[in-house]
Amino acid sequence: MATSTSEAVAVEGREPWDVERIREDFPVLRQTVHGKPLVYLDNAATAQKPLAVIDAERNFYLRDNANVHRGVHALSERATRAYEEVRTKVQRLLNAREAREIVFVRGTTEAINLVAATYGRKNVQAGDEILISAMEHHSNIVPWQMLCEEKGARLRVAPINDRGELMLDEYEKLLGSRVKLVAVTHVSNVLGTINPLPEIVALAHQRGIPVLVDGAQAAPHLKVDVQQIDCDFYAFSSHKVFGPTGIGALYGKARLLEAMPPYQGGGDMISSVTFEKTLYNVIPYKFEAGTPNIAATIGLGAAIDYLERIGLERIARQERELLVYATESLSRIPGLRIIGTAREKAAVISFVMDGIHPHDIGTVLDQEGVAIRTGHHCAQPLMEWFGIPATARASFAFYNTQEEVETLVRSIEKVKEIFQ
Ligand code: C6P
Repeated sequence: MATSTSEAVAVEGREPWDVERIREDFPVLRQTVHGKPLVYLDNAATAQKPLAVIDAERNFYLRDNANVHRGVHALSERATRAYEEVRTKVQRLLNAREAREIVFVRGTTEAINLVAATYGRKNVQAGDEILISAMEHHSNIVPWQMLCEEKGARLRVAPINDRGELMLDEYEKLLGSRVKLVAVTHVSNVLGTINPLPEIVALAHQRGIPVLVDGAQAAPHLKVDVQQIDCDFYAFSSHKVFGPTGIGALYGKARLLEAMPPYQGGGDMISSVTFEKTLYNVIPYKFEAGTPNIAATIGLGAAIDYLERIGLERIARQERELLVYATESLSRIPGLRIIGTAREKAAVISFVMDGIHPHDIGTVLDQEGVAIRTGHHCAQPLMEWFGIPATARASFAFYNTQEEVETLVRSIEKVKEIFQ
């Protein structure tokens, strides 16, 4: 096998933290935008990819490209082995009990839709309730709304406080006998809030209610342990964990996945087909109809290897330092208000500024080479909750630096000079 160019520069978990060395693994960061060095602070939307990921996809197409689970020839066997190895890597990443509890999907959105369309359709009836929280992304609202509409069920919303923390006592009050499923985010993409999942899950399980966790914003920042959380489903997207787009995973407890009807019909999800009757494949294949995104899956595997080489605990520590530094620096800017001040936060900072629309902030920052996201961040009900139309959002990754935080602050000062 050819050695990927990136393996030579990847940082091992034991070495001292060297952000400049890490940045060498991300060629996209080495560029200027509008004549200024790029400061990429839109990691919650999608993260940049290390060479290890880019090379893994390229090498797959250069050497191994074939369909999986279908051929007896060498390339197909190689492709199948590589593809299934990634399932084991995802199992390890999430600390799932078994590899068959990992279903490959297009991303978090598809994972949640899969559970709504299979578990939901089977188990939710008229008059039942699904409990979500006020800080959910549209991907963890709309599939449940669609299910409720179809079944005559009701969507309930657990409230949050002014800091953007889930109010556990109110959440508990909503866990009535009609609730058939709790769907909650691990980390809010707008507020950065890290939800207390073990408590949330324990309260639901005491009443026999399963819990789905939207892990889209947690997987890039935290060491996730689905056995410790004891959630029933956990969803994440590869492109937010430094892997390719178009792939992600759904973790589901084996006994739940086994009892669920299939999602889509087609190739690979069957064990036998006649015109009279189809017998379905075992899990997880029952949920993986059609040729999957094989190359992207291989890329996801390389991203997981890369993250594990650096160490997710170390990543969380570095990002925590960046978050504290950025929060302190932004808090000193008069007229700027941070939206989301939970005690437990990941490295995401949303803010608004007196008299300045977030889109204007984003446009001026772009001219300074600083990429942030502005808008409702696919969380319109949350914007309404805070009584604001939009926020500006800086979201960090382990390759961001304190100097970049300083550039962000200087650029915001420029916004003020222009608009105030
Ligand atoms: N949030 C953001 O800029 P997909 O698109 O399926 O990979 O992920 C959807 C999703 C689900 N849940 C949460 C908490 C998310 O943050 C996201 C994606 C991006 O905040 C794009 S809208």
